[in-house]
Amino acid sequence: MRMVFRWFGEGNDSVPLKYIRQIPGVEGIVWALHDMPPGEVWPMDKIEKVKQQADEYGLNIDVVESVNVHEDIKLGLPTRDYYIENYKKTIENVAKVGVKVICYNFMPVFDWLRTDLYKELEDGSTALYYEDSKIRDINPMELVEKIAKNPQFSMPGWEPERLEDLSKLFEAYSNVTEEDLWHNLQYFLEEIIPVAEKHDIKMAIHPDDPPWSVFGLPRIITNKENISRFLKLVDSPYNGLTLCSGSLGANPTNNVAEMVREFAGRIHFAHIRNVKIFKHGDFIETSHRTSDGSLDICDIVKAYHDIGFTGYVRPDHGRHIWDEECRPGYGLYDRALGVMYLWGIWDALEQG
Ligand code: DNO
Ligand code: MN
Repeated sequence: MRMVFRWFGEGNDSVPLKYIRQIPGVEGIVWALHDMPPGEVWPMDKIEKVKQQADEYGLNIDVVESVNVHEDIKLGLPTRDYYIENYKKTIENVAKVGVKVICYNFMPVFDWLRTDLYKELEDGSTALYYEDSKIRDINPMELVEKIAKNPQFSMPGWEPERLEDLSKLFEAYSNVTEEDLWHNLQYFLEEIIPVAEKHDIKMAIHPDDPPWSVFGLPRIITNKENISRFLKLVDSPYNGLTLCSGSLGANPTNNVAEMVREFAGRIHFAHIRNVKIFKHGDFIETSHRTSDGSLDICDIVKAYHDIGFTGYVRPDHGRHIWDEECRPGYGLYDRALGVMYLWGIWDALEQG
């Protein structure tokens, strides 16, 4: 496995590249142009700047996460063709600096969704937390109104300045079914996968997080059956996966190690992290260690080892420990501990 580490860019990440290169076995950054709105072409000068910055520290820029998909593509609106053309140009542009994998997701409206970003764990650290009762059966339009009147009810992703956009998006998705979303995804893939093939870039979809519908929005990259269906939409190795253990593993009926074995040749990027499930629907992110959460991280790494995985891996979110000030889930300390845990398992397996 090839270890990489997410970095949000100069001025946008509390962790400097100088520190990232000191984490054992990390060979590259996982990057994106976070200031580019979804749907716009990533310009070469900005791409080259990241490449230069990484070069200075001997880090590669092989993995991009994410080139976000414009909502019009997910909604299947007539304007999608314009945004798909832009997406193709971005693929072409990042290929020029040697990118090998692009991670993206196809979740409507929200990326990963949590109800609390700083929930305290028993040891006094804090971590990202999801409580189902705060989401399930909530009418999103009513929530928009409630937060508009009382901003103290706001949740991550529901910041007051985003409310207007949210209500428009919920309106737009109100009659989009899961089947519609499948069709819109297929349309997108049929357009972009040939371009990815031409430029030798593996596309790697990230599963939905959590892997079930939220606020009545359709979500489809949620389990083994649906991932098999996804891979057949365009049956090419360039149409592949970011297999995220923490996202899929939040649903206890998903067996992540089994998926690693089943989808072996199509996994281009692995996110490995643990979650502790309290009851179905409620979970918190823990340290990467197997005994701290509900997922058997040892067994998942063993599955990667068994398939002879040579793709990219990153620790995913971490807890906030040692009073670090950082983006929620993306501090240096706990993710660096995660890297070492993953190497520990891997190296032990290598030695039999
Ligand atoms: C969740 C994280 C996400 C992920 C994006 C990919 O598990 O890895 O932030 O990066 O959903 O598009
Ligand atoms: Mn992930």
